[in-house]
Amino acid sequence: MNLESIIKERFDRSVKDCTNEELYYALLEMTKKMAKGRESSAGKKKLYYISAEFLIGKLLSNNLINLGIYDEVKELLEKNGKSLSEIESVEPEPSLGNGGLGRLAACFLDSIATLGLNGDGIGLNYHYGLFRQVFDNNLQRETPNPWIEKESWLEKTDKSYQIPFGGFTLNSRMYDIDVTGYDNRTTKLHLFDVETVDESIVNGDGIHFDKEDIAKNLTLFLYPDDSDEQGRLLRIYQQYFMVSSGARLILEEAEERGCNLHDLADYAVIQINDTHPTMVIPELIRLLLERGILMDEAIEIVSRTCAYTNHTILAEALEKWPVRYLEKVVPQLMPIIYELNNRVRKKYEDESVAIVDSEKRVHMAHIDIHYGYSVNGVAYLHTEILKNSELNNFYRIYPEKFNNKTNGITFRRWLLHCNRELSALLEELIGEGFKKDAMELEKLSAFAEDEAVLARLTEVKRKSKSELKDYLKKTQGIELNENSIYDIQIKRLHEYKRQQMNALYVIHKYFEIKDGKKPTTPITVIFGAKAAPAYIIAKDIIHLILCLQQLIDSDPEVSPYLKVVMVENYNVTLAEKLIPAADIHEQISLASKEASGTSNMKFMLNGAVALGTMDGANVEIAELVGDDNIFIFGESSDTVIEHYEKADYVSKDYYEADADIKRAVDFIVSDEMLEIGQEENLKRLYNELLNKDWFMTLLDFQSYVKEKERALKAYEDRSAWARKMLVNISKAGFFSSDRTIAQYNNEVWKL
Ligand code: 26V
Repeated sequence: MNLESIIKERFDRSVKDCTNEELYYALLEMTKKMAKGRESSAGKKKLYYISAEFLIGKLLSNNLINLGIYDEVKELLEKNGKSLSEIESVEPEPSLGNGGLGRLAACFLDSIATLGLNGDGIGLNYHYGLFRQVFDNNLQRETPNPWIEKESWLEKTDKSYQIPFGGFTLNSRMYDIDVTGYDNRTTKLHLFDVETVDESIVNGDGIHFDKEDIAKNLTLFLYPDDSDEQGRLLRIYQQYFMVSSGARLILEEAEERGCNLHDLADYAVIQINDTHPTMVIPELIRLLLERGILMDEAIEIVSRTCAYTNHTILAEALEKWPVRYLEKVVPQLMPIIYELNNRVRKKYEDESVAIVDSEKRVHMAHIDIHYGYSVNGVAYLHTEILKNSELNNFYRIYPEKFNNKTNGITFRRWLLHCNRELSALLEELIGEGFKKDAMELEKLSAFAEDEAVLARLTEVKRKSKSELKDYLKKTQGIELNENSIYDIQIKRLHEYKRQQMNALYVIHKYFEIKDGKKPTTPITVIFGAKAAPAYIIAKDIIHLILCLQQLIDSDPEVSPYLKVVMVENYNVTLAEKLIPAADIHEQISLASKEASGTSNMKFMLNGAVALGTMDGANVEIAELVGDDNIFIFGESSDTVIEHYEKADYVSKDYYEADADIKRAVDFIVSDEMLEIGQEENLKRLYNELLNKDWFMTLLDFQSYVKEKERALKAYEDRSAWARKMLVNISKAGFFSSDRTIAQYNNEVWKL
């Protein structure tokens, strides 16, 4: 490490005389240099993880940990009166993802590097990311989130390609970010960018811009508002730009390693992360045809190279593009897509497995399933639902393609980096082994009856809670009571995740307190969530929560016992502060709807106890920790699926039959609330819950309240609670993304 010499050279100064900005740029330069020369390029076959999202978070600390120099750097800085955490706050956080899917891709790159596998990521270089969330008048407003500075983790490469669209071509340029693995190799995240992008076309401080000026807007934002046709077309331009650039890179690199393209599958495997990169299949076929390979063989080659991961069963998230959109944006792909469709239709009469349906829509997932060699779900239950209901018609054709890969998280970021106190305690108790082999966390179970250890765990949690309090006070002006229970729900805002049910609980508790039934320990309910800009009801739910926050804060009768907080601009950095501080984490999706969830794994690893439904990976967590160490409620996925099949769920019946529910729902449009909030938003949400409630909030409300009360009561026995924390931590090893990636490699990629 030569931080001092870099500083001398750059600024002609010593460490103690540098500003935090200067130190950040010096550390950036140093870590970038150290990451070089560790590239893992061993082996003939290479993996390409292609994804529209990579939610990487800040990289500095994580890289220092992975390069093994964190303590050394921290000490040097402290000796000179500097603080690494203050330096870190200089680093901008890229928001190159919506949520779990993008964060999963980032965890996977860390594990690919850590396991020394030969694999890179391919994505897009969005200049303004998703968006920055601002609260104004208790409503969400979106502004750009610029993150690319003159110096950043990005490095311009000399690779560029001409990407053809209907009527014009664009020049794509590849930028790289080195992704360090823990004590091992480095892999690359390739982010393609359009050279003509123009940030100045974004108007005012919002996220509005000319959606038709593709040369200037292509890589401005992730998922531009797709509520209108221009937005949807732009999304297709983005997707094709990504996959065409990626496909060219993949072919070029394979040929450099001696591939003759007939044997591409021996040189490359492409993991398609959800359907956003699906056009890579027809595009690769097209490029192979251009290189003289015949159709039958081109299809065969590509089918042996591509594998698909499904991340959702929500119909609205399964992409189906109208033929006329694709005709306009990528006319060169249409003959191939028609050919793929004809082959399917010739072989299978079943209309439900066709690629182009009778309404002239192209089902992207169907391309992946017919013309990829592997289809995986992301948790046991999710894969079972794919096989037995959602994709059953495909499962019956290709049973051998279907497999499960339960998601995982990188323990470097979600334990070693975000919770140094807990890591240190674990290391003292069970040694360092867990850092490389997560299953060694099991050794912790030997201390389950050791009161001294339980007390220390509680003390670590107390410190994290106090740190979160300080952080939120400093950054958002929020005042927390560190002696309260921290009950946290952080994830994208979506009706199926049921933040609205948690909000209804808050109202329920508010009434109880008003009625004189005060909780033994005060409760703080913390939310963090961004809503898609065009998702009206999701924004109404944010409005409800922010109004409740204001109402309760200004009520001296209730506020000593109950607090609601919605943190602004929830992102990876905030997650790293919130997760270590949680006592209870909410995983309350409607059973069958959350494919996996990954925050559930992060919370568990940091000693929080789940309150959740039998959905996604909660099912596997419950099995590992046992009934005493998790709080489960709600209808099963089978029952829920049956309700949908029979269309027999009527929310109003629940509202009318239950006084508690009625009181809570009515409160949304009460005089108190209307005084604070907007009538339009609150009424719309009230009507939605009463007349539709597609994700069955009211169905599970009573069992949710009951189980939450049980959890709150259990918290009162602090030693028994600490034992629950300990069991959760000790069983978290299974959810290391190193395990997930090893399974992908052994069963799908075979690098
Ligand atoms: C995305 C969007 C974006 C715009 C608003 C509507 C909407 C609805 C659904 C989706 C889901 C896209 C796929 C996705 O992100 N799936 C998540 O993948 C995670 C990693 O596998 C998994 O843990 C989550 O359960 C799953 O929701």
